[in-house]
Amino acid sequence: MISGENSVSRPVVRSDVLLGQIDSLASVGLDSSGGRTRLALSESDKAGRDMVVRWMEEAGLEVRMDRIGNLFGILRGADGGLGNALMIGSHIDTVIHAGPYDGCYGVLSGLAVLRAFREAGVVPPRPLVVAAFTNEEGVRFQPDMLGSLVAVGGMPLGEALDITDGKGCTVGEALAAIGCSGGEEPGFLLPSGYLELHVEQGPRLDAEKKRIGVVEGVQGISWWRITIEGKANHAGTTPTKLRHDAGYAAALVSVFLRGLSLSAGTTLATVGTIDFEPGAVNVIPSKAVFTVDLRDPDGEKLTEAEKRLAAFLEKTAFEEGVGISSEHLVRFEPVVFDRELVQAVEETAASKGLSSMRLVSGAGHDAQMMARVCRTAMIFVPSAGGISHSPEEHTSGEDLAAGVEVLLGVVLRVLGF
Ligand code: HGY
Ligand code: MN
Ligand code: MN
Ligand code: MN
Repeated sequence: MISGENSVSRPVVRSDVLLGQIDSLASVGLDSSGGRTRLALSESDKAGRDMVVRWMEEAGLEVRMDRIGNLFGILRGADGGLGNALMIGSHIDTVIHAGPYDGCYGVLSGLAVLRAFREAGVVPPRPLVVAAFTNEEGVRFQPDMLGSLVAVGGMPLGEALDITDGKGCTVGEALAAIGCSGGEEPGFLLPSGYLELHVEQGPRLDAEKKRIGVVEGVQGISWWRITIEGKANHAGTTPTKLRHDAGYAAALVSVFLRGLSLSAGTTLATVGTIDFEPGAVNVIPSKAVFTVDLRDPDGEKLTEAEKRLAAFLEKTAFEEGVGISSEHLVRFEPVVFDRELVQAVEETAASKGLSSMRLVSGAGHDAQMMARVCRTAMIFVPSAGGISHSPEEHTSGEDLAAGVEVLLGVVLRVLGF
């Protein structure tokens, strides 16, 4: 809370309301894992969206949605226009069995900051906007960060609307099914500054006992879908030498990727999904389809990892007598955030007596897209044990409140208060 210097005209965040809204949103899409699953453009995503829209309206914001389903709550500035906006954004869609804070904390903190201006009766000199971008997670539809990518012109709307999920449903059909095909053209509201508050989702702040992460950028991301076509055969009669085992070839790739990341140092590699056909205990898999997630803060090293993967796939196809094809789903370059905004985050944390450290984000964020079009920075708060994309994701109420105070402090500083 801003105490002492607080006067009626200074916005004050009510963190109790924020924490209550985080808990309420976290209860949408609860599943048997103890986490929640609100995949992009699903019914549960819609339920979460409805909740956030209601809170935006209750806060007296103007609510707009674009044709890819990006949601905006707007507090007009003194000039009444939409130009030169300062935007605070993130996402409310989740991965499978997600924690309560990934994305939601940033959207609801942005809403809390705009509500603080409204309640203090302070008209900002520029428009303030809170944004919830569509499909940041990329679990149901790839690529991830789809809504912000389209908003910044990184993908034509038509191409995005034609993307299909694993059941052949397009983004356009899914948007229509939940009534979220908004009326605004993507990019109708591009800010001149963008801030994103997020849980770190990694172990560094927690390990180093720092309260605030001053995020200098986001590492590069490269996603692949790999299909291996082997030969089904009897598990009990086929000698090993005669096998063309798609399952074994997939396992070789997975082991290779672990070796690649261990030898390359900063490169991370993950096989997050894998399916075998026909999928029977006594049939040698004829087909394996799996995804690869490669990350590296250095774009050239990410490219090097992609090349080494391609070479290994070729070698494995020859040695195992299988066919291997790969589809490149995502390639987002590392981004470096705006130096002055990063400095403002660091100095604001210090002014509130909060310890901080600079770091590069391991996770992707909508800020990675917004950095293409405007001055952008992120603020992290610690993730207990570095855990995220898991029901065990946890951040203390004190850290959540500290983060939103830093966010408000940076907003006031950028606006010249
Ligand atoms: O994959 C990511 O880092 C992001 O959460 N979509
Ligand atoms: Mn996130
Ligand atoms: Mn995430
Ligand atoms: Mn993310």
